[in-house]
Amino acid sequence: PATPSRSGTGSAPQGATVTDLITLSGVTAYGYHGVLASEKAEGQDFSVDLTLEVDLSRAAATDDLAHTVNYAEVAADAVAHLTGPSQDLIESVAGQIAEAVLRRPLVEAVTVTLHKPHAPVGVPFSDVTVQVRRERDVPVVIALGANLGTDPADTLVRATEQLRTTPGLRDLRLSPLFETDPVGGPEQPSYVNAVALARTSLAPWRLLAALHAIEADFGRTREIRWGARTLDLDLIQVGQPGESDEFVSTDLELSLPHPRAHERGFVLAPWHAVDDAAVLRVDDDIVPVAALLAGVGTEGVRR
Ligand code: PH2
Ligand code: MG
Ligand code: MG
Repeated sequence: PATPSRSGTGSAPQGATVTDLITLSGVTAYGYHGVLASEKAEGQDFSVDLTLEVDLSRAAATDDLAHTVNYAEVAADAVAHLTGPSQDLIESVAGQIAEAVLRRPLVEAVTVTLHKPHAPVGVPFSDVTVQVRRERDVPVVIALGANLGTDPADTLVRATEQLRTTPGLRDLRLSPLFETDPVGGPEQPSYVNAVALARTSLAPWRLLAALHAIEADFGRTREIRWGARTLDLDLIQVGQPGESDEFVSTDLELSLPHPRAHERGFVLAPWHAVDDAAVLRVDDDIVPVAALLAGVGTEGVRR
């Protein structure tokens, strides 16, 4: 029953590079970047073109600005750096703009072209540009669980192989497998649980869709809450708590950090086993997973 098959999920290809783009060109502002003292004193015009790689399918389907990237905000990011502290190099300014735009969570990659048409080149010329492309690269924590099928441990191992080959996920590390007593729900078999750490260029919604596609491949249907399942892949945390890449969301379908992870031994124990320095946001606090685990204890969680 848990044979993976790529067919029948009915979903769009998961994890592939997005082909949807937002482009914004000719954002112009006066700035003071340059190596020469005269450039820093007098300033000149700079302009920037931006291409954002963003999955636009939800925005197109819902007509909701919250599901895309507001290009006015991106323009403001660019102007802030064009008019900001003087840099010697336009490479630096382009890099700063790219970093700022990537902090917007739906952006998977950005290409920034920075123009300096009045640069002191010394010969007639029409424009000089630098172009940088930067990809989102954030740490993610994924919890795995299974308690149905002939061999739930094998299900987790095979699901992990699918995670490893998901485009946009890299550096995957899997915790040891734990056998855990079921928490909540109806009477059901014991679980096998693990936690995977990885880095991703995928926006949180696309990562969630990729996890759902793998669950579906293992015959998972979305059924009773907290009931038995062939495979459960839960997003626990995206980004590093307290850092600019941290993603916090109270969306009902994508609540991050996972609202119950801090009280679940079957998440905390494998997470701590694969990363003993891990931290988790619990409301306004950033708490070591080790401390949370000490609080809940390891009863019902066997390595
Ligand atoms: N998942 C649940 C509900 N209860 N209990 C254990 N031990 N392990 C799980 O992964 C688990 C659970 C809902 O996802
Ligand atoms: Mg779950
Ligand atoms: Mg789940």
